[in-house]
Amino acid sequence: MSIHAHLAISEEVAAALAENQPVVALESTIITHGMPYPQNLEMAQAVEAVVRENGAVPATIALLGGKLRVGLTEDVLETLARTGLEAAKASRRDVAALLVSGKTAGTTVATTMQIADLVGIRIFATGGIGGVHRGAETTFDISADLRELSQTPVTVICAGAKSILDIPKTLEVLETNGVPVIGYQTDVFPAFFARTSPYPVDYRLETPGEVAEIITMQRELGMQGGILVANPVPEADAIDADEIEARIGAAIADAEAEGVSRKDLTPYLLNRIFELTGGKSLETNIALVKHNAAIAARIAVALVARH
Ligand code: PSU
Ligand code: MN
Repeated sequence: MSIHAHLAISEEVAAALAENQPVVALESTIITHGMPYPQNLEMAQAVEAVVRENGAVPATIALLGGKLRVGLTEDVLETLARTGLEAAKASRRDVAALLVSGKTAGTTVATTMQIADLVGIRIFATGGIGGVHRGAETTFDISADLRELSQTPVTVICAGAKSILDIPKTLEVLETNGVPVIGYQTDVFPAFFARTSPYPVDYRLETPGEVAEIITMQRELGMQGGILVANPVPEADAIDADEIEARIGAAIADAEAEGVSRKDLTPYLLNRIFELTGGKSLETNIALVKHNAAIAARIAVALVARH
């Protein structure tokens, strides 16, 4: 059986791809594991609308009923959002087993890139990528997202790495893996909830057309890897860098005091940061995903215009 037997592409996305119309891939772990219901559903719907407003077709990706789904109906999106943490989280290594079991799963950045590439989608918007965890020198906890970026030719638009990660270590591993890190209208790598960090990006670009030009060049050179575009959260929605760093530090201290670790750590920390910021972190998270979706759609439009 070929790969096509395992894919279920919506008619709208299939038609857009066949006609070389701009398409933006969207991940679903952010829906199942990143936010509570019903905000996760509202976010997913709003992000799809933003992609459309900016001239592209949204393709939210997830695993359902033993298929790799690309482009979800409203019903399926709702089911996924309601399933929440009961769904599996599909990183690269989980895909085959989850298809065999038929289990519902949100796809991480790594898996969404992999599936996007399979169907020919080259632009993907998310909130934050996975990366190197704080304390990785003892835990070895480094997301498969970083390796995927080195081997799969999809451009990922994010607002930085997940807030609880170690930014300089994440940037070092991206360099090791040969992944270009582009600052979209910024000289420094954004820190997810905050617009700035002390760490510079490799290249600063100002327009979707400039990003499309780099994507085209990397492809013409036959390079197999992806590109990371870091797009700071809009000023009006940002949290002050020092303030959020203090809150994250407090959340980590609480997790240690309560003995929370491994798989349970990220959901615990995100919820604790939500509490410590009086709910502001969730609003900021939603705003930054929408902003990334808008820029991703414009890059997809610019990329199509080059061909
Ligand atoms: N950033 C967030 N919330 C999330 C994620 C990232 O603020 O839910 C998800 C993304 O899907 C990312 C994944 O790909 O977490 C990384 O998980 P891991 O570190 O287990 O690879
Ligand atoms: Mn991990």
